[in-house]
Amino acid sequence: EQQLRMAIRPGADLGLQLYLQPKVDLRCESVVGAEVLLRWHHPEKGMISPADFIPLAEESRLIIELDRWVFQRSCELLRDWQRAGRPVPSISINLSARQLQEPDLVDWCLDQIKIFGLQPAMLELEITETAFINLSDQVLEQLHALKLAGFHLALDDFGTGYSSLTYLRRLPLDVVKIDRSFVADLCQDPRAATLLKGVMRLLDEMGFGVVAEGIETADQSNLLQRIRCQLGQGFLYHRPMPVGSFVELLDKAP
Ligand code: G
Ligand code: G
Ligand code: MN
Ligand code: NA
Repeated sequence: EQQLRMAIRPGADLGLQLYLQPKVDLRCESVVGAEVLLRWHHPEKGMISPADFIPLAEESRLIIELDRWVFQRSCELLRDWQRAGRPVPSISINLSARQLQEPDLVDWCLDQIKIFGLQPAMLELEITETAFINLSDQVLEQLHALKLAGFHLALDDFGTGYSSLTYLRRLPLDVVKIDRSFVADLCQDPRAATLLKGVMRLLDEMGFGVVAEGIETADQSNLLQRIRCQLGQGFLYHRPMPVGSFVELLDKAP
């Protein structure tokens, strides 16, 4: 924890790095955006997965600082791309639930957007379903304020929380990300396929964008397309990659 704190100090270069996982249009495989995923190349321990250090950070306010560090580094990226005259793809950032309990969250985000000369709509904020176990008025208010400010909101890991349908009804969402456990079962389990087909129709009628996560096989992708899911992420297309590789990928595109 102490080392993580050091790593996000201004000017520190202690191995924390943004990776980007491209989000693609399943029909033509073109890159339409990316999700920012944190990586930590620890000086002695090697690569540490966020699955290991995010839960540690979530035990204290460190997660607030860590997510804000990611937010700022992501803004920096967008600003650099914008300055270089590149078309700027939409970027998604994971926000921990604790962040939604910070009274200054919306003002802080808007300040950063202003400092970096960006528009809120360039960023999509992903909030995991499991974060909403107690959906307080304060959290709802924050989400509405973020949405009103122009940020796009995505519900992450859809289908794994305690009250998925309630979230769809009450949260001001733009995008729903189908959890990869549904995608994993799609081709083996007819009930998973039927379920997802119905869910897709529901999400479509409610006007949400949908992104399928964890697509690993062409069969999964084909089935997803048949049930009208158009966007996805997964190892079949691209693994999370360093920023330089992502830029190369964009440059290679026709
Ligand atoms: O990239 P990977 O699959 O290893 O990520 C593991 C978990 O860590 C995922 O649930 C992902 O959402 C989470 N995660 C990755 N980067 C960040 C981040 O910057 N902030 C937060 N809050 N979670 C992240
Ligand atoms: O919780 P969240 O959806 O933000 O986490 C994304 C995580 O999923 C990251 O850790 C990323 O590395 C991982 N991931 C991305 N694509 C795939 C995939 O196709 N298969 C698997 N198993 N994991 C994936
Ligand atoms: Mn995510
Ligand atoms: Na997810």
